[in-house]
Amino acid sequence: MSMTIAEKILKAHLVDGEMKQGEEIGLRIDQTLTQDATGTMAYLQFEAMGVDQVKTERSVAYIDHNTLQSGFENADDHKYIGSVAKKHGIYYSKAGNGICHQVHLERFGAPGKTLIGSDSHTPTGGGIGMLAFGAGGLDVAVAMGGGAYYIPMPKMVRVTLTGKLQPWVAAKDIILEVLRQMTVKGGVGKIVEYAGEGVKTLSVPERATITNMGAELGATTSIFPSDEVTKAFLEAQGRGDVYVPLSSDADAKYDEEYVVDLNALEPLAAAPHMPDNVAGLAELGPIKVNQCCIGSCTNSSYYDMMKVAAILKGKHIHPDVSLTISPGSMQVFHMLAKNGALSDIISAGARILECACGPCIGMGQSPESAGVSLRTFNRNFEGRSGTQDAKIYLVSPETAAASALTGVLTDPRTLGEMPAIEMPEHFDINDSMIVLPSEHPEEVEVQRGPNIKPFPLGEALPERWAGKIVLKTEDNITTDHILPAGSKLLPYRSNIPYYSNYCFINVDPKFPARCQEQGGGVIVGGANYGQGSSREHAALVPLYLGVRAVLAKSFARIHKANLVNSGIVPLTFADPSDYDAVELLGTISFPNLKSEIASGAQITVEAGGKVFKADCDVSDRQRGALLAGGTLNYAKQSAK
Ligand code: MIC
Ligand code: SF4
Repeated sequence: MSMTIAEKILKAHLVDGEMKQGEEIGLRIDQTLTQDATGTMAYLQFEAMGVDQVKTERSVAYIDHNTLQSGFENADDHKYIGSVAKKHGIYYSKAGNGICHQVHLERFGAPGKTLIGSDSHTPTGGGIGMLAFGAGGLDVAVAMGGGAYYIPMPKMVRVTLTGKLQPWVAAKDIILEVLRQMTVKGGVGKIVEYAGEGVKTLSVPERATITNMGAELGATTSIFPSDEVTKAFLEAQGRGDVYVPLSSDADAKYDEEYVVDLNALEPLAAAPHMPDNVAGLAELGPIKVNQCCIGSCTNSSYYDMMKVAAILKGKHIHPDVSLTISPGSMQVFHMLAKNGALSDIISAGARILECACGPCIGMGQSPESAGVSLRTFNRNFEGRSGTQDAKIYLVSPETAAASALTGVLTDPRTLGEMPAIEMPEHFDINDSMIVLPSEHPEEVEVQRGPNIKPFPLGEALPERWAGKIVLKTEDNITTDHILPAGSKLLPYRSNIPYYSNYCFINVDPKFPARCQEQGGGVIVGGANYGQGSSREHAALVPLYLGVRAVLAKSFARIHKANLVNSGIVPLTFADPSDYDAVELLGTISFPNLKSEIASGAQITVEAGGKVFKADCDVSDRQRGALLAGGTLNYAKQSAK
């Protein structure tokens, strides 16, 4: 049978189920990654499983999100993660070594392997031909323990890239064009594969920019073929031995097809406040810009930074603009320092930040009130920058650098001839900031500072449940809406009780208090509920507040899996018009919840003076988890 690239990797890793669309499949996972904002929870859950040493080929714990350390909290988290890593066979990438996805691509990623990471942008690894998924922390913990990772068998989408990018048009513009065509919901339940003659014209970092933002399509993952370009990249990283070629069969079948003509593509931007709100720069006009931020796991490679340095060389940024640059990794940073490009960047007036997520997750550099910020990042959700009324535009590094010089949104094609940037034949290899696991794990003591609090566990489902609707939301609620991040809150990722005071704070500040008054309840959501990040806190905190079910028009994949893992029932309206019948603080009950979940029947809902049906579209394994009050309870029960 002819297969797509993804199908070949799935088949080689299939340990459970059949590869039939929509049916749940279990996959063997070769590699895992965590970052610190989700890592503490993932490792607390891993510890609860009682596994001694990780069973994967490689597991890496990165510190890249919370690096401000304005109190003991972040430092405690780092210490905890570092000690767990040492004890359980996990590599530990220290703060300053770089952003997880960039470092993983450079130092660990390998074509044909499976990777899951407790971060939604883990599909960055697709740029090197990995089948890489974003997942909740518990799923990563299970994979570290040697368990399978479960997903519904996705549909296959092919995006054919024809032609070749024209000068000053970038990989970022390709993915923005795909987002324009497919929208932030268009990738849900699908794997996006890139093909066509344009593929070989793109370097690995450019491919990774594209697969990274597949997360914004809602896609299960995205992947490029593994070819001579992949091989050259791996060889330049001193890792040529992990190269394997990968391509789809000539007559592989795809469920959907898109085409992007690279010859005709122009520089684009995603306007506030959604990554699919894409327009050409000419259409947007010369908007006055206050801030430009270059970096993030989307655009912080050596290649990106060298382009920026060449644009800034010998020039000065506009007096009204603050330009920040965060190189993606210590490798990138060091190479810029060694070859003098850093000096071009600094003398132009840029502010150099640490090799970390930084402004992308609101850790500093919040724009001024109503400020306009051009960012090479992947998300421009309202308020994510830390300034509620800021306007964030997502652009390529070329567009950000050009605009930093002029002070207005500027088409980089006005800069004249494009500087030629070559990929290096050898990257600078220095893994000194990656700490290896201990050879004497029994001697390592796990360090738990006062910020590390236990995580909540769900309860077994009752037959009948009745309570109040504690929130009713619109469509496209992101996990940033559910639980904001940023410098004030990220330090509390390992402290659910404290974090719970901020649940939905920017949507409905009374939500936490209402949950306390009502003893929890049900959230009613619109379409694509829970899009965005993989943070399982967006399930664990509502669980802590007593939320029993979320009844929505539809869910984003990772969030839905996180809800099930925590024991919150994800329900969808069988008839979406019933959404209008229910209201905030209305009574809602599920008279036959347990038996209907157990039998796979539709769920009876009594609300808004009506009786109607909802679907609980989950696998048998997930039914078991819901009945038990979450995956950990279920695993314990099954082990008895
Ligand atoms: C993000 O970009 O929102 C994050 C922070 O990287 C998240 C993970 C998190 O919330 O910790 C993600 O994308 O999964
Ligand atoms: Fe970090 Fe931003 Fe990438 Fe999330 S999207 S991993 S916060 S750089």
